[in-house]
Amino acid sequence: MRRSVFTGVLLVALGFGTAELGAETGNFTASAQQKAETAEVEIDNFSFGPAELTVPAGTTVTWINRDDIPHTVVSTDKVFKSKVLDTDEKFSFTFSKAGTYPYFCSIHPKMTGKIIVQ
Ligand SMILES: [Cu+2]
Repeated sequence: MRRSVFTGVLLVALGFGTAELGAETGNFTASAQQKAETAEVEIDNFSFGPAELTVPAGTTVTWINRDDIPHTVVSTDKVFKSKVLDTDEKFSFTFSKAGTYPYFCSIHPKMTGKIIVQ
């Protein structure tokens, strides 16, 4: 008698575990279908890498400063503008419209890059 009660509890516990796992799998599939595209540009040695990046519309681009001096990411057409990024700091912008978005570092204007959104 004691044993069968124990087995019942164990089965219920297992059942809940399986249900939770199923729910998580469902969420994961749903978010994957939304296709939240992301891309990264690394800033290092006074340059943007890659200097020219092509992404689909809706992509969130994140710039990361891997240099040991501060940089900024400023759109030539004033579409976006980061604050001064210290080492390992990030700036993100979501490109919802197709177009070509040139940008530069306002501290070192010779540093330039371009995001092409399709
Ligand atoms: Cu710079």
